[in-house]
Amino acid sequence: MQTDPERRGFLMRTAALAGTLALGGCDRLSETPWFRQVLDSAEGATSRAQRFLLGSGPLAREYTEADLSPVFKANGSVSVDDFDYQTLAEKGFVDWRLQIDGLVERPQRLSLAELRAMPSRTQITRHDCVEGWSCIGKWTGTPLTSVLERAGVQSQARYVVFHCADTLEPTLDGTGQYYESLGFEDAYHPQTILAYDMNGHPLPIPHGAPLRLRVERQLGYKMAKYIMRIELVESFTGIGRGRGGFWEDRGYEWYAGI
Ligand SMILES: Nc1nc2c(c(=O)[nH]1)N[C@H]1C(S)=C(S)[C@@H](COP(=O)(O)O)O[C@H]1N2
Ligand SMILES: [Mo]
Repeated sequence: MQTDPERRGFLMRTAALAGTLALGGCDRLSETPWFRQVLDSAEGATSRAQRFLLGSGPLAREYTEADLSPVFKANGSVSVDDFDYQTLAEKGFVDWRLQIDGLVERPQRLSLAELRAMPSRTQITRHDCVEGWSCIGKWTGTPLTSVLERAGVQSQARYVVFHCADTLEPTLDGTGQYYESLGFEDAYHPQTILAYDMNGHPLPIPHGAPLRLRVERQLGYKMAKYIMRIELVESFTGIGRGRGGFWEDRGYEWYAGI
């Protein structure tokens, strides 16, 4: 006999909800033994099951070429002072490597050519900044899922942290360097990409060359530009001022849903 589709739907929603809570920062619940067991049983706590359950949320609206903004505003850092970054930029980023480390099975150092050789996705989406402006742009990049799969996410990992090259606010302790973080619900979302092209051309420096994040269901400040390193962590308390991002450290919400 087949599983009653309604019951199956219920189970799937429960599992998806459980996964969301566990990965979305609901510490008490996810630490309850029976709850962990629910997560670890049935579908199995493999990253494949997690991806299936978490990476299936609604898509942000996509637009057409005719909708592209004639000028896409550049915001926040529009250049990078860091000497090493400038050296890389002078050579067209051929020596740049995306470092992927932390709670992964196989740390990676990927060149732009390697990222371009991986699966790619192109999307035309609207970027909304908290400051109250929006622009529509076309982005091409490697799905974050592909990069995470290549590195192999360890089961303790709960957040993906993006370390950027720019310092937006000079501070003595280095906490003015831009960084951001995502939970796996957004990390595995199909529209979450590491973009190397904008409007059909290599990403210009004001927009985050050579690589920037697009996470289309959240506000602009989540979309880290000038990405140098992706770190998988269990908690982001030890990073920056501990709230998961440069703007979060200064009072913005960690989940910046639109
Ligand atoms: N590294 C870095 N990423 C960043 C910022 C920044 O200052 N530095 N600003 C954020 C903000 S607030 C916005 S609105 C977008 C702006 O992206 P754009 O310059 O392509 O418009 O980048 C986000 N990512
Ligand atoms: Mo923004």
